[in-house]
Amino acid sequence: MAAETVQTDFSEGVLTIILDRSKANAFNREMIAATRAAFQFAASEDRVRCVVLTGRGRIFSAGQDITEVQGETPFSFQAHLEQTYHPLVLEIRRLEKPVIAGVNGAVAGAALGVVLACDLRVAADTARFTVGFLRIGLVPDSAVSYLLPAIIGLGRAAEAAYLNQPIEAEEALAWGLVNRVVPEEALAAEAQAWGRKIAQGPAGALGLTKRALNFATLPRLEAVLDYEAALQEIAGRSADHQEGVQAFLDKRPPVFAQ
Ligand code: T3D
Repeated sequence: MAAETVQTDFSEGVLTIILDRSKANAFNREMIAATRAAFQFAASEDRVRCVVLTGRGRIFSAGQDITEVQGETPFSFQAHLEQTYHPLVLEIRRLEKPVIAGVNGAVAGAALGVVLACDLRVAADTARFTVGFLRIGLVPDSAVSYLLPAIIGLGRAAEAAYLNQPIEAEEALAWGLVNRVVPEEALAAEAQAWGRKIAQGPAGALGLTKRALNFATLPRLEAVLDYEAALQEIAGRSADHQEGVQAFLDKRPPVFAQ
């Protein structure tokens, strides 16, 4: 039997979704499906008034499990994104209940898109945010190219993407990427305290507020997801992507040809 990759806990109106996969909480299809199922439960269950999404261990999530899709032929990046991260990101944004990311450590790649899709971010002081894609010859997907500049500004987003420099917790706070930074050991309690406070608010008005924020600030979300996926189909077929993945697996810096 496959090990569970996501755990949930419900208390005082707060559904906590915990990413828990031995390999850096990296997403494979099973973990994406399990995360989506948890968000679908949150949408369908009136007792859930707020969601906390966090990770087990020292890494929130390393994004796509790089080893999962290697060697799959034929493989379409576009189709894969449409079946996995697009619905997950859209379900988080369309859920008319606040979602708090409790960022317990490193976050990279598609997982960054998932964290950015959350409404609020509470981070441990050990958290760091890495765009990640260019290191393996890919382009930002999972709405990172939309949400990151929307939150921290175009210049900072471009720097984080092009240089693949991690944004450390305190910098993330200064840039508005996270709402709070707390000591690592206080993260779970802080995220729960926020969740309980929000859960006591007027659920209907909170939901309508999220709808208004989506309408006001993210009107092109679906279109950007589609555009990113089309670009990923191009980048994913490149020799630079093959080299980036091989270099990651070999634990050496990549040498790009293009
Ligand atoms: O359709 C499509 O598939 C396209 C969609 C793409 C979506 C994406 O998410 S692409 C981007 C994928 N993610 C990355 O490129 C991030 C790669 N990882 C990292 O940058 C770093 O690992 C972290 C910043 C996340 C954490 O760094 P650190 O130093 O704390 O940990 P580490 O030593 O690098 O990683 C710990 C282990 O996890 C290590 O394995 P080992 O040596 O202990 O056996 C490492 O290989 C493994 N790991 C980390 N990231 C991934 C991974 N294994 C598989 N997939 C990963 N993404």
